[in-house]
Amino acid sequence: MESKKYKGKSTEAIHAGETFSTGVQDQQSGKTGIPLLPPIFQNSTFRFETATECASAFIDEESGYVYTRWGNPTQKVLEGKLAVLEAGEAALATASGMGAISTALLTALADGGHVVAMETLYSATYNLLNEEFPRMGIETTFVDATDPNKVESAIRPDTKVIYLESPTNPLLKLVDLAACAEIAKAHNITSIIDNTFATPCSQQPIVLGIDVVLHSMTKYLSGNGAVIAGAIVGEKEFIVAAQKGALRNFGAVISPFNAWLTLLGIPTLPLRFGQHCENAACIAAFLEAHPAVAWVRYPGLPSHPQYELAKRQMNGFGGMITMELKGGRAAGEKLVNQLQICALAVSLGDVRTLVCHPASTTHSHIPMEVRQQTGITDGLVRFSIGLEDTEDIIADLEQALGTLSF
Ligand code: LCS
Repeated sequence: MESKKYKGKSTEAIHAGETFSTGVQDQQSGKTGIPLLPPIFQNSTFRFETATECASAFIDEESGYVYTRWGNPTQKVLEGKLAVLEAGEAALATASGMGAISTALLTALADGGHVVAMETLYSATYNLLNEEFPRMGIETTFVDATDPNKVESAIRPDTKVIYLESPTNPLLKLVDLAACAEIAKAHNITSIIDNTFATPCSQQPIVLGIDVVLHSMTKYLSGNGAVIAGAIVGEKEFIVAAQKGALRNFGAVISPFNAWLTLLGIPTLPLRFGQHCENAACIAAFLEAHPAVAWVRYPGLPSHPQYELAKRQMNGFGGMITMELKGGRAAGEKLVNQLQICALAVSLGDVRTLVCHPASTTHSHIPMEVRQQTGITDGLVRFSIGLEDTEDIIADLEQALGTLSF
């Protein structure tokens, strides 16, 4: 890992991993230059001067780039930055958040085995563990990981992975990361967490003892709503195994253009995240006081059941808010139809405020009994609070909530 050079997250987000300071030379004109912004290498393959050079790149991959599915300088800059931001030894950028999740799990489960996972997860992750992996003989036990004892009790002799999200999508439940990391270490199991909602600005799970951190960089890290991208951060040995194995062979490789667009987003992450947190705290307090709202979940509200853990574990409570309307599904549908500034859209972490109805969209593939058991009710509405002025977001919410009867 690049040694810890900077005191603050913003300097890190701007400067870490940017390795093109030696510059480039145009062989035609002989001119040299040092690009301030990391350049984009939008090429699929690399040419060699001699057969010997080409052959040696196959023997020793560190000696040169060969083919973009194996690695590309634009990807490498991004990966260097990600490793520093998450305090990991190394990182891998992937084609999507799901690309990161599947690549990391396929690496940790290369010899098969059993997974203990949080019961409420992003729906595609749940589907991967519940539908795809069983076909390969990999079973998962889903537990309420807000209680670390339940995680430990579900461990079997063949358990290879503890898989977590914190805060979870969409219920914003928290997991005590240090406690779960300790359990994983005691049983020699790989602990993996999807840190998409918190971002490295709020929590660095590796510092708390977690082995592998995943991101959907589609969200806060890129922040621009322009890319689908993912990341894996962990020990070098794990990252190299993932890169040479599941990533290369299953092929969830990030394109240089998406890596570059993500590189454009990351420098403003700390600034954006701070404002997302500030705006969300203000909107959460507004919603909690509104008579049409049954309850609000936001880790920064004292009413959150794990508020004490949130204060201890998170440095900023994020931009996601979940609430239940008194009028149930009909009220939820009416609300999203009435909103004008808040866009009805899946995804999150965008500069724009997004609103969605998990039961009919992101979590619709999860069986109804599982949704009800785990609290994803029909009246649940999820907000990804953006960076608009809070007066405008509140005015939009006020007019839309005002149309509801309760
Ligand atoms: N992890 C979390 C926590 C997510 O919320 C998502 C996507 C993913 C992983 C997958 O990332 P992707 O492959 O899309 O980059 N979450 C979405 C959501 O809540 N609405 O639409 C997508």
